[in-house]
Amino acid sequence: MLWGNHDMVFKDKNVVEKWINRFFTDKQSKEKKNLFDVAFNESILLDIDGTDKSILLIHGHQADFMNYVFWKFNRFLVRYLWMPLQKNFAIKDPTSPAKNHKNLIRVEKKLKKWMLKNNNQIVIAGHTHRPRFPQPGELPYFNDGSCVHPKSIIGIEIENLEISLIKWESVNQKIVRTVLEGAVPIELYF
Ligand SMILES: [Mn+2]
Repeated sequence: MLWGNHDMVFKDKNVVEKWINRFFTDKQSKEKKNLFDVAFNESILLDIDGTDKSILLIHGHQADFMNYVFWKFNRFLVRYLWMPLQKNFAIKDPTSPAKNHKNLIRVEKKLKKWMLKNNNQIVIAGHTHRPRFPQPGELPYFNDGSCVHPKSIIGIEIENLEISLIKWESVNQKIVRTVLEGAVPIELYF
């Protein structure tokens, strides 16, 4: 599991342990291990077999100063200022890239600048809520957009070294998988 600005508390191993223990008693330790034997990290680097290339997975708030350095202060503002303001006066959080277009562009720009500097590092991120699926030859910045929607999930899948943007949704009580973009062989982004 990768943490982002909304769950940065999981940076702390003690917090993770405390949360997990809220849901499981000692007797359920096997169940706990099956369900929660996951590592909580800031990023994952997937090495691509037989190449010197890799795919970096991050939440994306690392390119967002207010949401990375001041995440605690921002969390406080979201809870006690922006959420009530949005509810009552339709005033949106100006530091959220999901709700503020200028901030979204700024975050994307910063990420892309970093990717260029780092030998066109392939990146998959979230945070901005804007899906991105580049064509081969473009800068390899992928974004799954806003993962959870009322009736669907949008995500990025990698299978047999091919990448695609997909939607899982419930249609007439059936779960349907739709490919929105791809599948494109990852090597076309090297
Ligand atoms: Mn975020």
